Amino acid sequence: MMDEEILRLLREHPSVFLSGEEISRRFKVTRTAVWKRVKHLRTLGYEIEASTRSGYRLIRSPDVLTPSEIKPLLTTKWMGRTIHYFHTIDSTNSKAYQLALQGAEEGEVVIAESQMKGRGRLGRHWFSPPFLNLYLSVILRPNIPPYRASLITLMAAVATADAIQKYSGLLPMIKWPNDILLGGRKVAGLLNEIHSEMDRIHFVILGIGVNLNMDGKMFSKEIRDVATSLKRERGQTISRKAFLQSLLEELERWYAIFLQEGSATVLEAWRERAKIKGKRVKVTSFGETLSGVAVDVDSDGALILETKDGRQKRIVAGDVVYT
Ligand code: BT5
Repeated sequence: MMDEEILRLLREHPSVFLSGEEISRRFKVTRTAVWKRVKHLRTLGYEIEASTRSGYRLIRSPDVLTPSEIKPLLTTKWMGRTIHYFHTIDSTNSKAYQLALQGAEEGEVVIAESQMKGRGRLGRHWFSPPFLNLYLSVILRPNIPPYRASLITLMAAVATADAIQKYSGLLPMIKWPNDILLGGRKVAGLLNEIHSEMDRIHFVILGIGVNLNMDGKMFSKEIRDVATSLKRERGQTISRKAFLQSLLEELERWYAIFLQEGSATVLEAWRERAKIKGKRVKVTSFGETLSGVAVDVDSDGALILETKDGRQKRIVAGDVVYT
């Protein structure tokens, strides 16, 4: 707590030294205690100049996603205004789910620097090494029936793709239902979990993982050829803080569009990014694999597939491979 307060104070006075005496007076602690906190902050990557005569000055902050680093950058009205931050966690989705059950509000966000049990769909694993990427879960409480919850995934895919494009200038594609690709490789994945009654959603946990600064060799062997990161594609280290800021803005914007205008605008943007019409695909859904041509997604976000015999199938969940 005191670390955050000291940082806030130092940030408020970027170009001058703050004397140890003044800081110790403010927090009613000894000057030695202040010096200990400064030493600790240095171990976290904060570059703090210290002079016995003049005091302390913040030179540079590390690219960590703590609330005190993120909040000053935020331009959102409500998205991410409360951040639950963890150095390491099992899964941000699991934590957000618990918090939502305890009454956490719409827009509260769980962020972790690494996940021990990062989750994909159907119990799959999401590779989540520390301090390189983005792992976040947003609590949403939309007033929509459960059968429309897939649209939240589509909405979030559009928002994530927009954030990637705005931030990097690269052109991401969306692959139904929850992949964001760069150059045909997965750069981000979405995991949407709902808690609901038959006809009412209590909350949605929107989990987003974006690979930002992983180098090719850092990916595990299984995903090296199918996954990528923004750094790998752009050849430059990405500021995780700045990217997070841009992602939260896009999520707030697209969620508002979805709630105010319904699904049409979201689906239009989604179609533009997915270019799915007419693609030959193989879809695995509930243990069954179907081949055919993708016709479209319908107004609830389900995939419409035309099989060889000319019949159309409506698929609500599954994995798609382009063939
Ligand atoms: C997903 O599942 O793509 C959803 C991923 C959601 C991750 C976020 S991180 C924050 C939040 N908290 C969580 O616990 N999860 C969410 P799916 O479509 O099932 O894809 C999983 C597959 O993607 C794996 O089986 C791997 O093949 C591949 N994969 C695993 N880690 C990856 C990574 N870091 N980058 C790209 N591909 C990965």
